[in-house]
Amino acid sequence: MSYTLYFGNMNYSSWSLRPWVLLKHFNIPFEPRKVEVAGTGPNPRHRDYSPNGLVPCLHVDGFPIWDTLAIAEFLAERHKGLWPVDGIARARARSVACEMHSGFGAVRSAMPMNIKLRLKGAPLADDVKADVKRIAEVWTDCRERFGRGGDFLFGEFSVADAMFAPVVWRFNTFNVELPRVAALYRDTMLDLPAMKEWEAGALAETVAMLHYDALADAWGGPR
Ligand SMILES: N[C@@H](CCC(=O)N[C@@H](CS)C(=O)NCC(=O)O)C(=O)O
Repeated sequence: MSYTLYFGNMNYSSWSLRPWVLLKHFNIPFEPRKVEVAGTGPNPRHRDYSPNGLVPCLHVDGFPIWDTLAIAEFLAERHKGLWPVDGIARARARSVACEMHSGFGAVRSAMPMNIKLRLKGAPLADDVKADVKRIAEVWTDCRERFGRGGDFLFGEFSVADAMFAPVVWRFNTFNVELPRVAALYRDTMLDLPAMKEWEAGALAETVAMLHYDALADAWGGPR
């Protein structure tokens, strides 16, 4: 079976990072196809390779699978170790992965992924603060309850970690203060070789999306 992953700009495309980091971490070979995103909703430009006009989209022998969670589930059916082995841990991993996939809108819109920027940070609006608090609670609870076998949410790296990977970059860019266990987890993720490889790709990009970069001033400028 041959895999081709269509994904967006590495500095900005948060959804694209998730399946990319999963494929890289688990050493699953794939052909990378980077495409330019506009930072909007469904985009006619992507329709030739992605039926819903969004990336990421994984082609399996030419057959398209779109949406991050569908891609992750497909890969988990064919490759070992992508979800925790224990059924209860796996159920919780799915809950938090789905919570990430369908939630945290305030963090997403206030703090778009922008890997190149390292900002001083600013006081958070109440809805953003509530999202950050819940994310820290999820990370802390997973680490304390299920994380004994390693440094990730469920011990070994899993789909759940891949789902939170862009949030890690957001907290890094916007200098978000986290409680101890959550901060250690963020640092573990920042050290992951697949995250470093994505970061290097982002730093090498020259395309600038000005509406995202312009947020820097409101967040205290570079630190
Ligand atoms: N729910 C989708 C969301 C995908 C999505 O919103 N992708 C954005 C890029 S991060 C996109 O392709 N937007 C079109 C564009 O900006 O050109 C998923 O889980 O994959």
